[in-house]
Amino acid sequence: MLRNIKVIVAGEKTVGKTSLVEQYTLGKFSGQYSHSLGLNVTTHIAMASNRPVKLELWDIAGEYFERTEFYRNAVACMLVYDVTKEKTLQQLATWLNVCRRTIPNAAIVVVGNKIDLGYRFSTSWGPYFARYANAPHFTASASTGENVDLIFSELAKSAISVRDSNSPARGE
Ligand SMILES: Nc1nc2c(ncn2[C@@H]2O[C@H](COP(=O)(O)OP(=O)(O)OP(=O)(O)O)[C@@H](O)[C@H]2O)c(=O)[nH]1
Ligand SMILES: [Mg+2]
Repeated sequence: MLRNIKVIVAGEKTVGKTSLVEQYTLGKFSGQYSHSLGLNVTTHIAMASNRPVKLELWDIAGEYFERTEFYRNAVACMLVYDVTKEKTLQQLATWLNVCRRTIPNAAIVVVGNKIDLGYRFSTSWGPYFARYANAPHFTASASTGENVDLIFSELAKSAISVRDSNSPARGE
């Protein structure tokens, strides 16, 4: 049976969480904004270290960051900010705290999205926050697709190692 890997996609409103998931799973970018209500869960079969895995992508709406029940059993967390809005990076500290508290062993990646629009604040702040979070930092564009597949596959790989070290047999 396929291994089930639960991944949280977190970050403030409009940073592009839903667009990143759509670009990754459907290869499309609608360019439309429709505020996600609560939670969207999308599944996608991915390859991680040459093994197929079933990624369960939990895209959590900004105002639900404290719903700790959504995070249960997640093994990875993508923290997304918008490179044109400094405040969305500052707010990631709150999301990071919730992740660390509720899923302490989860693999984390920090993603600066909308890179096609160019940074509107210092390019060093995202990597600085990522170092503080002890996580890798990537930039991406859900619009052009730049780095999107790479980031999700890196996340899947890290998630598998967390999963294996937590409980190798669960969900097989
Ligand atoms: N130029 C550009 N626009 C983007 C990118 N990603 C998302 N957008 C736009 O930004 C807006 C918000 O994107 P969403 O994916 O809906 O953002 P979200 O984080 O899911 O927002 P909530 O569901 O409200 O939490 C939409 O108009 C998208 O088209 C990107 O990489 N580049
Ligand atoms: Mg959304």
